[in-house]
Amino acid sequence: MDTFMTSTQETWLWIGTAGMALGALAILVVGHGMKESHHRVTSFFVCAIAACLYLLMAQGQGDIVVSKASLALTPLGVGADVSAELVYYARYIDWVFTTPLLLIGLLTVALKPLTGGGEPGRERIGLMAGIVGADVLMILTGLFGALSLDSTHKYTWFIVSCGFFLAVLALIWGPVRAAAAAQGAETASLYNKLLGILTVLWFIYPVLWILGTEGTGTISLNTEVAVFTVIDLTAKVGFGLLLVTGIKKMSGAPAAAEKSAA
Ligand code: RET
Repeated sequence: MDTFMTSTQETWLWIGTAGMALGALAILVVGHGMKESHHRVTSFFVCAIAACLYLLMAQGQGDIVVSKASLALTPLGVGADVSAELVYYARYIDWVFTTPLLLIGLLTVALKPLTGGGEPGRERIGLMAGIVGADVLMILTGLFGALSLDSTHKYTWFIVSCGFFLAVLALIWGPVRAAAAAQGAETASLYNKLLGILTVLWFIYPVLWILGTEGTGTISLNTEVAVFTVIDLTAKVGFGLLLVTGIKKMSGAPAAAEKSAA
């Protein structure tokens, strides 16, 4: 039963706050003057949102204790059965906003711009809505699982969340990957690189959840907070920098240089 935030956790949460804030600034600097500046904006906000929610957790405001107490009459009098767990609920507020932004970043590498409307445009909106919808439900149902103390409830939510995760993976490995391939070798190569990195990193989340205090409790909350910080920084700052530099390289001369030449 972990019911309070330790100083080890606090230290890692401050590292997360500083890392995300620096990452947000680095993305602004590295992406300066790039074409398709929406990538710079979404990647900046992924890190900025995470910096705010890490700050909330570091200050001890992003966690709650979920507890259940039941009293029963026993031959020896009243027996109390209490279980309680500390849950960093703020992670889910972070993820429910940042994971759709990360996916939109990946999708807009593969899918053609929404010009002219018509059938391809509508299809693109359908695909994006499907992926973002499944992703939001993955995070929400994961939160329901984290807040469950009853293990049947908890594992039911875990399975539901994994189902939505698999739907996201099926879409980004299937139709979106095919759309990237249709855009030419350069786009396909950047998309496939980002897709591989995203998939490996995102698989760590459910594994850590199930091994950590939300699931079986095989690893301590201290270890869980430390590993989540490192993976979160890689999946947000590392991924964002790769996306912004990849797009910048692909589109050649920065927009600013083009403007001054015109
Ligand atoms: C949860 C609950 C258990 C089942 C599954 C999960 C998946 C979480 C993922 C989170 C990704 C977060 C990222 C954050 C930002 O950097 C919610 C742990 C499948 C995939 C990338």
